[in-house]
Amino acid sequence: MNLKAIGTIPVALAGFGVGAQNFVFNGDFEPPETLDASSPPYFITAFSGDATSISGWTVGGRKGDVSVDIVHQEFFFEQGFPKFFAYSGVQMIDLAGSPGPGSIWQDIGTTPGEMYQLSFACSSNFLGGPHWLEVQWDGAIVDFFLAPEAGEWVVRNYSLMATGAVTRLILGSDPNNFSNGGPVVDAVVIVPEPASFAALTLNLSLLVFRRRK
Ligand SMILES: [Ca+2]
Repeated sequence: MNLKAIGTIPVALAGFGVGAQNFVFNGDFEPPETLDASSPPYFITAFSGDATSISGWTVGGRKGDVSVDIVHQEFFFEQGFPKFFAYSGVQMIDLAGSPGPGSIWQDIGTTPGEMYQLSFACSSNFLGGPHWLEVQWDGAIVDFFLAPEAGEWVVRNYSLMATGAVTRLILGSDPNNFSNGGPVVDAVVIVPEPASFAALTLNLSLLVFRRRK
């Protein structure tokens, strides 16, 4: 495995990336604007290999993936979950479409050896939830966790190293989730890790190294 640093950083550090350019295109999933809050359907299903329905993203980054759903929050109002808003804007992605399992991926332009901060908001479809969510970075699974249940959002943060000029990010449901409901994601952000934080990490590493001598 060519991944040098894997881990979740405390939420308190999430503010480090504020103001930096987001390397993720359409991390908010607001395009496409084909969903209309005034009338159904409030979600559309995008199947593996679809590289156009979700601007910037391709559906199905893993073997066995079937589909994801692009969901307008109005859908949940109709289903009796009036408190289940998108985390940002009005749309989000259900990573187990109709049906799952499913994933979305995007290739990010990166600098080898540089550290990046990945963050995204996650929740679950109310169908059979809460649901498991898988995160892949540069071909490796860096997290597999139970997302919050419907109506609750949590922001996950990761500090990750790039090994190539292009790094693939994949967000997916449990590969065994064949239902119509999965983990839901919104507000995906990747920013370069500030040099100050990288230096802090380096210093901590040196400290550990010295203690082991
Ligand atoms: Ca959104």
